[in-house]
Amino acid sequence: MRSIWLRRMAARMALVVVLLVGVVLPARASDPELTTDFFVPEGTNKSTITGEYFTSTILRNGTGLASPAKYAIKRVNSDAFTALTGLGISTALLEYLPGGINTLHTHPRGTEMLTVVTGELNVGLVDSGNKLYTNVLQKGDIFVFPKGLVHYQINLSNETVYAYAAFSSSNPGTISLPGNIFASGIEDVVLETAFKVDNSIIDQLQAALAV
Ligand SMILES: *[C@@H]1O[C@H](CO)[C@@H](O)[C@H](O)[C@H]1NC(C)=O
Ligand SMILES: *[C@@H]1O[C@H](CO)[C@@H](O)[C@H](O)[C@H]1NC(C)=O
Ligand SMILES: *[C@@H]1O[C@H](CO)[C@@H](O)[C@H](O)[C@H]1NC(C)=O
Ligand SMILES: CC(=O)N[C@H]1CO[C@H](CO)[C@@H](O)[C@@H]1O
Repeated sequence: MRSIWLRRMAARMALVVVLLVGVVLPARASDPELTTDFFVPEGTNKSTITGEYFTSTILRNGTGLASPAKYAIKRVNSDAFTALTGLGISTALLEYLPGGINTLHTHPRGTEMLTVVTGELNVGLVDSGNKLYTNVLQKGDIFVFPKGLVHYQINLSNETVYAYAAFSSSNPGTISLPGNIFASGIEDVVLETAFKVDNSIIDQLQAALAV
């Protein structure tokens, strides 16, 4: 009896570990080293490049936050701004109305440094030992989310908050935890075992996150 119980426990632990490794630990990818002054897209004649190439106007219109959303992000990474390719840097503008939340996620390829421009913002991050670190940031404060660690931000104030993120990658990537787990088609039995709940709860979470 005991050995069956132990084997079940071991199987359960193994699944949890597999899930956590897949979700929480970062991929160790970083931007490739450039061996030229800057990246030139294939098929582009370098002598036709002007100052426009090194300029992004993406943030002129803000984040594009549209009701009823209370949170929006506009990313300026190498997908949107080619000149960043290989430079190990990118940015984003974030806007949070009162109650706006940037929910649980991680950036597999970059550390994030968040600077609050207006308002007051609650932030949190969790390390690989499941320790939670939180703070309340004021205008001008800077918070760093180390590469790969799960984090979130929430505006618990009654004012709109704007913040800029800087990333140590030209394309840090974003893994949304709820979607990664419940909208990816992972076998129900794996989720039931990992979360120690029955199938109806898993179904509910999958339905809520279905796109
Ligand atoms: C690149 O552009 C320059 C200036 O327009 C032109 O003189 C040159 O021939 C072009 N090179 C190629 C490989 O097309
Ligand atoms: C900003 O918005 C205006 C009006 O919707 C649009 O014409 C313009 O292309 C946008 N600019 C950028 C840089 O997205
Ligand atoms: C937010 O709350 C503070 C203190 O309760 C109040 O003084 C301020 O007017 C409020 N601001 C807005 C935009 O409602
Ligand atoms: C003023 C306001 O909208 N406050 C909200 C801040 O965020 C919390 C959590 O979402 C809401 O409960 C408050 O109503």
